[in-house]
Amino acid sequence: MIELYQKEDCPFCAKVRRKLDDLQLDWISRTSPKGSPQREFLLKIGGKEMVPFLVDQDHGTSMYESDDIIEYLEKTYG
Ligand SMILES: N[C@@H](CCC(=O)N[C@@H](CS)C(=O)NCC(=O)O)C(=O)O
Repeated sequence: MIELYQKEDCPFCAKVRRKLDDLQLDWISRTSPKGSPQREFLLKIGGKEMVPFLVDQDHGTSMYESDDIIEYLEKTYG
């Protein structure tokens, strides 16, 4: 399962959402506005308070950086 820690108003997150939709992947949105419990969890698992952050449990992969995420999705699922 793919999880995306993200915010609706984040342009970097929007790029990643577009790629997930283009590839017709099922994914879960972990909406993580500042100050939210989800944001605390993101810091714990990723080490930074930055979105987007992708977790791909099926491949044991997680990463920040929208361009890296898009490249990963294309390579893995494209
Ligand atoms: N280079 C990063 C930039 C990501 C970025 O700047 N995200 C902003 C939101 S648009 C962020 O996480 N800001 C800190 C915060 O919201 O706490 C990428 O392309 O993913």
